[in-house]
Amino acid sequence: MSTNTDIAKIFTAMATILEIKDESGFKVNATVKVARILENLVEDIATVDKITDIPGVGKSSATKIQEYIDTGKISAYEELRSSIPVGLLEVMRVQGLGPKKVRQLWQEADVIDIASLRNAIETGKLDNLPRMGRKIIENISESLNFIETTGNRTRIGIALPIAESILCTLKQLDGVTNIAIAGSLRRGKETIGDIDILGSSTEPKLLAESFCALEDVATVFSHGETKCSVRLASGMQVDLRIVDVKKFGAALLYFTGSKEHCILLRELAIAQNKKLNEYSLEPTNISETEEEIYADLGLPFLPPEIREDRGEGSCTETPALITIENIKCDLHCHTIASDGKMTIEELAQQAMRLGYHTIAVTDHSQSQAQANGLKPDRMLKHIEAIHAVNQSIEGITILAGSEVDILSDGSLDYDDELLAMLDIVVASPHAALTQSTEEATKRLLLAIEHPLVHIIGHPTGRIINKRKGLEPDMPTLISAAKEHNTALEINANSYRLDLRDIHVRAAVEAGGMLAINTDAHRAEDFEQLRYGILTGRRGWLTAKNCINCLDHHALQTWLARNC
Ligand code: DGT
Ligand code: CA
Ligand code: CA
Ligand code: ZN
Repeated sequence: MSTNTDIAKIFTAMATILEIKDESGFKVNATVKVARILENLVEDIATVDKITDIPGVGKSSATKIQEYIDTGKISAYEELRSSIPVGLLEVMRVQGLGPKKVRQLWQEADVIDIASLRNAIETGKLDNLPRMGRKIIENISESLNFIETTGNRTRIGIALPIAESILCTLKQLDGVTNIAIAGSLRRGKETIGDIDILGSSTEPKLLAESFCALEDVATVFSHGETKCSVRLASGMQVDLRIVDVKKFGAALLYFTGSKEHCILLRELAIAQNKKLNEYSLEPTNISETEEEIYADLGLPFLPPEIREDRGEGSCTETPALITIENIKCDLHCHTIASDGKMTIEELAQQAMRLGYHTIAVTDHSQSQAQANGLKPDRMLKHIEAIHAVNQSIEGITILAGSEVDILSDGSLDYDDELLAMLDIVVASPHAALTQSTEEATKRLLLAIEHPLVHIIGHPTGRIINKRKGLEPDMPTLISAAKEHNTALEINANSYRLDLRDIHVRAAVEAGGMLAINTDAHRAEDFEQLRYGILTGRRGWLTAKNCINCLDHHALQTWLARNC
């Protein structure tokens, strides 16, 4: 599967670059199309006999795909990448900037990266450009502020696959005994400053050299025997520390952090007349595993996701945090009826592949016109179609649901009569996401209190690094959700992770129910689940507070609770 996704990403990037370069629309569309085909391909492309037999994949695309399968790269992509300033891809991340505007900024105002864009705005360089009104410049400036205040942090959905692929390469080197992800990435944070990797090897020189020579490395900042630091072409910084295998546990504990958690442990050690540093716990000289160090300090093993000095020091046993294996259903997914790519049958097949007992079809409601939201008459037919498929497929329950918009005043996008016909209602805010706290709280409260609503989908509507979303009064919402038995969603998509960790924690403490859904629009979106799980774990979520962990009967009971 990952080959498909990897090649699809390259094709998407090629299309973006072609667009920035104003190449023919035909070429761009064909490239985007191949990316989509690859994303939707069920079998691994590397196992396909004749790539040109796949509808929509022409000869030149097939050659590129074959090149990737054979060599792990596509030379046409390398060429394209070097034909524009690399920083322009970063500029594309600024909300409101598409390829056309980025090209204009590049060609007419010498913008080559975020810094030069900021500079161009501040020096008035953009003021007299055609098709670049005041309002547009203001919007760009605001988006830039947002990017700058959130820092140059990368979404975990990007950082984790990169780190895993590096790990996979380094693991195979001669002499490597241990290799692990540390830092914020191991703690499952939603954004990552830099990737930290910790390794032990009987041939540390080879490990360091191989790391600095990794294919994606653009700059080597430092190359030592115990510490190397590089920047990848994607812009991410990666640190590798190499330690004696006997000290691996102590080093892993230290470099996993958080800094605050390490301070907590050090203080605990001092109180016991011990000394903890990145090499060992003295005087017993324990250093091989994290477990031993925690045990010697009189603590249970603390999972990395809760190492934030938020009360974990008082744990008397390891909290039974939720795991991906606990998940038994997905209650928020889209089909081709709205903006998804799967049919009802395909969605059901995916759910069965994942071993779920239930899958909910929750296409968009009528106000989401750009997402092909369903008007009531179409929705009625859709319900029938879903029930028919449910009848025809054994071994899975397919719920006829909807992701119903919570309109700006808190009313829902379908009337109660239609809502009552649905097996499950996920109510989500999509528009009017700049409301005041007061308005947002009122709006979401109405949806939480609505007797036909089961789940509030991505409650704030934030998009990481792009959009703040609503800022409702969370304690109020959390206690209302508990009272009305409405679940609050952790949307597992790594762009969203909404509810966020701290709000999950508050909901868990209040005894409320959470949902972890992928909001899948295509088959590979189910792979986003792990980010939702990590966020749940950071919020100390256990299976008992998550509706996706209920067995079939318990879920049915929960869904019918208000009938
Ligand atoms: P990030 O990269 O900003 O997402 O966050 P982290 O937590 O990965 O931070 P990073 O990369 O600066 O350092 C990795 C870990 O190393 C950190 O979680 C704890 C440890 N560490 C690094 N520098 C210090 C330090 O100055 N003091 C202490 N106590 N620990 C440190
Ligand atoms: Ca880090
Ligand atoms: Ca670091
Ligand atoms: Zn959705």
